[in-house]
Amino acid sequence: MRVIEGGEEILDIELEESLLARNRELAEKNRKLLDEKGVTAIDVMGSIGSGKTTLISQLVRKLKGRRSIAVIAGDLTTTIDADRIGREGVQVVQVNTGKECHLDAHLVGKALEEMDLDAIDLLFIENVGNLICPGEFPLGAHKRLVVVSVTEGPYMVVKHPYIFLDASVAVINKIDLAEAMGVDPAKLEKDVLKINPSARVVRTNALTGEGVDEVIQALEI
Ligand SMILES: Nc1nc2c(ncn2[C@@H]2O[C@H](COP(=O)(O)OP(=O)(O)O)[C@@H](O)[C@H]2O)c(=O)[nH]1
Ligand SMILES: [Mg+2]
Repeated sequence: MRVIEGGEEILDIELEESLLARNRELAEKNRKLLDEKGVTAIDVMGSIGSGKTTLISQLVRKLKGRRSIAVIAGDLTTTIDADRIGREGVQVVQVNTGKECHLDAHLVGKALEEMDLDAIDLLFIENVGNLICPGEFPLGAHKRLVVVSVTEGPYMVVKHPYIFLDASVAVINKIDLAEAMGVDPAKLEKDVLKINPSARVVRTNALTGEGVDEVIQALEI
């Protein structure tokens, strides 16, 4: 079959490169601030509906007793996720990106200014639901967690390799629905490890909390 490869062709290469370089600078600035304040930050990425907010709520619930946690919730327009996580009793800042399909280091920097960083030691950043755009925009977080769910079908991982390259941990969520979906979580796990052999892969049911302790161990938080 004839395939047209568009990956290397960017219409305005200079503009794209300077944008990414500026983002990297700001990400380094965010990292420096987080390190100064002794805050570990986790960038949580994944498709719309993969279970990012549900997983973050579970992580907060399990860690609340021993860690001081805050959450940045990224979304295009609403505050639905921030409201959901806020019910867990932690500091939440909503960042609305408008039309952008990812958070960037500049927006996260602005959110950090709004937070009492002296009062926390762990920060979860829920990125905008997307498996492509957030990959190229580091935020200054120490670790990246990618959430995929079995309801996204059997080819989700192989079709979106780049997002897994920098991931410390990949979560395969909604394992309770694997059989109904006809998707084998072991195959998804194999696909992740083929792309990134150093990633830790954990299977979860974020609704019940199954596997969430393993996610905490894998993130070393
Ligand atoms: N059955 C099942 N549903 C889940 C699981 N995790 C999340 N959900 C549901 O999937 C939907 C999307 O979850 P949400 O956390 O909002 O996804 P997000 O868009 O990635 O933040 C919600 O209705 C959740 O209740 C799971 O492990 N199993
Ligand atoms: Mg969400």
